[in-house]
Amino acid sequence: AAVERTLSIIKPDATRRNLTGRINAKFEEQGLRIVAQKRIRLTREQAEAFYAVHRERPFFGGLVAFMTSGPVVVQVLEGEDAVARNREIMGATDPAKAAPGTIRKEFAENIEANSVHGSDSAENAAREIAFFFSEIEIVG
Ligand code: YYY
Ligand code: MG
Repeated sequence: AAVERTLSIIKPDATRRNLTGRINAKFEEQGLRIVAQKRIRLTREQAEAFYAVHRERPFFGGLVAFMTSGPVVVQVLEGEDAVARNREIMGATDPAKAAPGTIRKEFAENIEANSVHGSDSAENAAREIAFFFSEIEIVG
């Protein structure tokens, strides 16, 4: 399978509970390499732009408020089928529906405070990686 990169975000509910190491261990144990990583506080403008595809959804306002409520860790994960593999490691959006052993099953608080973001396609991964990182910040 092809080596890919995907964009991951450890969300404010997880940074608040000091879970970044346990979440990163899940990625590393399951074959993904963290090839770029930084801890930042999203501005409202950044959060709105990042989630622009969801602008008309009823949860958009809450999502932006939540994503700007504390620090996040943005990261680039690299590995075979990284986009799909990361989605598997994360689990379903709603933690009540997430499979055992997934990050969201183990750590998420609810469908909004669900601990991690992961790109959902190779095209979106490229766009989302470029949103946060320049090429020289990514070291494979
Ligand atoms: O890609 P993923 O994060 O699993 O879900 P999306 O459908 O792209 O939604 C993005 C984000 O929005 C989700 O992680 C939490 C939030 N959200 C919500 O608060 N309530 C919903 N009913 C659906 C999504
Ligand atoms: Mg999504």
